Amino acid sequence: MAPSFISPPAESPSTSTKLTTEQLTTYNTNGYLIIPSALSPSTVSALLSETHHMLSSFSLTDHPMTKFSTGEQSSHVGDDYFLTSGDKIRFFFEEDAFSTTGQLTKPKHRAINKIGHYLHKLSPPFREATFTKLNEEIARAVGFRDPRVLQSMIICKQPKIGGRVPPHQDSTFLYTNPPSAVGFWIALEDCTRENGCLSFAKGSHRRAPVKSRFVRKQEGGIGFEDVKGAQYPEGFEMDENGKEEAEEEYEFGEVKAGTLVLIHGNLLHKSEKNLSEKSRFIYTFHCIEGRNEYDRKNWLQPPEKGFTRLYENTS
Ligand SMILES: O=C(O)CCC(=O)C(=O)O
Repeated sequence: MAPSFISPPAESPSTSTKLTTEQLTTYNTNGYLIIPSALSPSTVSALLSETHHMLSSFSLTDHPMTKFSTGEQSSHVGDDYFLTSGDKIRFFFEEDAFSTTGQLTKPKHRAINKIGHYLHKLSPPFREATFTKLNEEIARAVGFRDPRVLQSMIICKQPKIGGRVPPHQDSTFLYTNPPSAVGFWIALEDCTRENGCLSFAKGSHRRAPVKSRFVRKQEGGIGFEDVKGAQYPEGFEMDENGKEEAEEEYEFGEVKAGTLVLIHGNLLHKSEKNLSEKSRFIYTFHCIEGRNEYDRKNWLQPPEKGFTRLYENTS
């Protein structure tokens, strides 16, 4: 049943701690939902300060100089530093932050593409921004029974070199059977066409099955393999008028700092390279349904205690 509207508490920056029926319909129809002012300016500022502190204080001395790659310029990132980052805070470089001879061409705080993947546990301000009443209510409203936060990241999209993210579905990278991933994506700075805002193939979550998944290969390394399990979430109503992926049209999602964007795991979305002078810092974490199968093939394996519950009182 769709949740009913609840008036916002006076101190809340968001219009409500619950999704309205209209917001839920928008999410179900489009596969994404933009919620302006979900975070207060002071929370955004605290998250940005923490990010700048991390960027200026991490050490290069023992860093393997791992670059984050989406597979367009070079093969997907899959070294040990990346594969064991699920319970750590690690720093991945922009591919274009290096000269042809492999030297860093930017100061380190301007060279990092992303920080991940355990901010939701290890960084107090990011932990606080993850385990909120609003996020709990959203997870309940979109149908989670036991939402588990399995990864979190800061994506920096650095000025001039911030890498493009090609069209993808999050459930390809965070596969459960049946698929269940949902992205909570939060702008820490204004995101515009110039600095590489997200764009979305509206409604594609209903016509784009999750056909492949990103796995640890038996022979070692990582790669894609065909999905053998379900390709849509449980009980999903598919759009009968399917489209080829290449025919999809993308709508820009320019948003202000403090905006939360909810992204369905089957939705095709992307972001372009940042050629502007302005960075585009965002924080994102993903939830999966803890009751669905999550197998050993997934590139991201759970910490010893399992993926973190978004809230404790599951029904
Ligand atoms: O922030 C971006 O540019 C891309 C993020 C994204 O696609 C994701 O988190 O799934």
